[in-house]
Amino acid sequence: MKTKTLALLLTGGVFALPLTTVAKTVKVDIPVVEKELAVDNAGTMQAMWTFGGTIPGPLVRVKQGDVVDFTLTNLKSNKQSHSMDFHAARVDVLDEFAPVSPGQSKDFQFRADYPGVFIYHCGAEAMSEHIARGMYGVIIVDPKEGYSEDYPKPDREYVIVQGDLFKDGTTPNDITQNVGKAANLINGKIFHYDPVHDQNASLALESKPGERVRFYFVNAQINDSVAFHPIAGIWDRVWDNGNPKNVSYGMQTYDVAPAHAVTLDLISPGDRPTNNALVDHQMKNAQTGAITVLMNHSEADPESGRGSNLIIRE
Ligand SMILES: [Cu+2]
Repeated sequence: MKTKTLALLLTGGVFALPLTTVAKTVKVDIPVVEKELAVDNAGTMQAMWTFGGTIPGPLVRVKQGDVVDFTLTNLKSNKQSHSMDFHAARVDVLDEFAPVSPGQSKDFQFRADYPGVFIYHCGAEAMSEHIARGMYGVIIVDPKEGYSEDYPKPDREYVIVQGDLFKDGTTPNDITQNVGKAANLINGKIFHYDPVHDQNASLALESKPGERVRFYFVNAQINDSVAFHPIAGIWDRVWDNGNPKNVSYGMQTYDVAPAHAVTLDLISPGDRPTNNALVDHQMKNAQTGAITVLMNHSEADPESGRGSNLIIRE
């Protein structure tokens, strides 16, 4: 099921914004859908809970200073209460982030004051189970200044979200303790973009040699941090939390805490085709699904990593 969940509404003068930006309200409607989803490239189905029917949920992208006008709809056909916790928001956990029963919906607004990349996730009880079953997504808040020498325009952009997969039927208490963890999901599937380790994988990320490729990486695992490393490459720059002011240069492995996110640029050699394997260097996670192949070659699909193709799906 594909639903168009994002729409832009222009408003004028409602909120006090800097003169240099256009006052904009971004309407975001996301339904919660409890459904069976394929969790690997072979099509193995498992009962998951989702924002918008996919793991991760729809990518939300706004500019710093924009107001997000959000509506969460918990479908009547669902069995659980759910909620929305936007890490890009400053609100009241007991109000805006409160659970919503099946058949109900909830609206709230927040202004995206800080630039960067943030996770959003369900916070309903037991939170660990709701996140582990797939209730997470990404909001990118582009800096109001736009691109600069310190935050250059990339040639391509990809969103990668790493999550847990627990054995079907694992109890909420076991999930909380990480007992019963079976694999790692990258954008909802084990070895999603890794045809080297999974013969059923049909997708990989692509760029042309020498391009600046930007990754918005989100750790949606409930307990494990991620040691994010580009095998056969070096992160040219890393912006912690995606904020242009938090820059590090020439990094090999970047530690990403649970429910944290970073922005990382990779530039491959410009004079020949190469490949990178983007891994969680905690091997228990890499070898159970957390490897992504980036192919750097002159035939790279011009649409991949551009426009609305930041989360690559079939
Ligand atoms: Cu939930």
